[in-house]
Amino acid sequence: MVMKEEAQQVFEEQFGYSPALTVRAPGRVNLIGEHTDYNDGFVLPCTINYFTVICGSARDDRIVRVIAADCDEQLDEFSLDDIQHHDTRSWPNYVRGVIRHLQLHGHTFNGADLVIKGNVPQGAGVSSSASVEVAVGTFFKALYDLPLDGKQIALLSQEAENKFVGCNCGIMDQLISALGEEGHALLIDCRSLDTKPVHLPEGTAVVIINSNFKRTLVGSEYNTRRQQCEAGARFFNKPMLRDVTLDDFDARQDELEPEVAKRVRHILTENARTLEAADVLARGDLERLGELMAQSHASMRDDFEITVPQIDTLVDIVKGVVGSRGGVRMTGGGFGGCIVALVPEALVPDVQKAVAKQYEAKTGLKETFYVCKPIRGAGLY
Ligand code: GAF
Repeated sequence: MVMKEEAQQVFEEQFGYSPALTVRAPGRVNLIGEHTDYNDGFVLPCTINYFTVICGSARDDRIVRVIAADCDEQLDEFSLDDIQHHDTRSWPNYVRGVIRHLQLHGHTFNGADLVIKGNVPQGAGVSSSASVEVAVGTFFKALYDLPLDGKQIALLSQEAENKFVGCNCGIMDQLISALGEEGHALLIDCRSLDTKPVHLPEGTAVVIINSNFKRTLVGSEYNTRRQQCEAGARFFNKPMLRDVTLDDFDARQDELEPEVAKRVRHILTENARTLEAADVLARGDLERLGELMAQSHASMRDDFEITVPQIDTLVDIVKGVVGSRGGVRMTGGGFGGCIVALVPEALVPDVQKAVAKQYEAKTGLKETFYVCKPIRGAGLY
C-alpha cells in the first residue's frame, strides 16, 4: 500500500469517515550553499522522493484533531481560538505553529480532522520538519481555498518554525519543499526569493548517505553560527554578509576576531561556489561540480567547523570511488546527519559497496543509503 492509502486508512479507522483531500510535501537535500540562507545568500537544494502526506476534512466547528500516524497514532486536539505551544511533545508544534501563523496573517477558516504520515528520515538533516510545516500550510490552503501561493506558504512555515517552534532556521528548507520541481535543483536567492530551476544531467544519481551520527549540538551551534555571521556583517557595517565582498574581507580580515573571520570566509566563498555550481550543473560539468563540492566540504570542516570526523570519513570514502566523475559533501545544518553525492548512475553500486565495506569498520556506525529523485514541490496528492 502506498503512503497515501495508508494515511487514508488510518483516517477512516480513527475518525470513522473518509477524508476529503490529501496533500504531500517533500523533504530536501542541499547540493551546495550551506548556512548561506540566513545570510541572504544563495543555496542550491533539490526535493527528494521522501515526503509528508496529510489527508483530512473540514469541520464546521473550531476544533482541530490531528493524528500522527508514525508516532503511535498519537492524537493532538485543540481549539482554533486558543492555540498554545505544546510543552511535552514536539510534533504537534509544527502543526499548531503553522495554523497559528496562518491566523496571524489574517486567514480565516474552521477546524479540521487530519492524519499526518511521512517517510522523510527524521533528525538526519533532510528537512522532515519543514515538509510537515509546508504540508500543513498546503492542506489548509486546499481545504479552505486560502489565497496563498507556495512562496507565502514557505514564509509562513519558516515564521512558525522561528517563532512558535523556536528554531531560528533560514528559508531554504520550506521554500524548496513548496516550490521544488521534478528532475531539477533550485538555485534560490534567499534575499529576493527568486528561484531558478537547474536540470540535473541525465543519468546522474542523487545519493544521500546518513552517517547515523546522532546530531546533538545542532541547535546551540546553529544559533552560535548565526550570531557569528551577524557579528561579521556588523564589523563590515553591512546589513548582511550577502553585502560583504571577498575584496572587503581580504582587505580587513586580520582585524576580525579569528573565529568570526573563518565563519565569514565560509559564507562569502560558499555563495560564490553556489552560483558557479548552478552554472556548471546546468552544463552537465560534473567534474567542476565535484571540485566545488569538495571545496564546500573543506570550508564547512575547516572554516565553519560544522562537520564531525564520522562525516569527513564518509565523504573521503565516497570521494575515493567517485574521483573526478562527480561530487560529494556534507549536507544540511551539520554536526552529523547526511552527506550528498552527485554521481553517474553507473557508479552507485560501487559507492554503496565501498561505504558498506569501509564506513562501519572505520567508525563503528552503520550508514543508511538512499538513491533519490527530485519530485515536484508541495501540492495535492
Ligand atoms: C538547516 C536550516 F533549517 C536551514 O535554514 C539552513 O540554514 C541549513 O540548516 C544550513 O544550510 O537545515
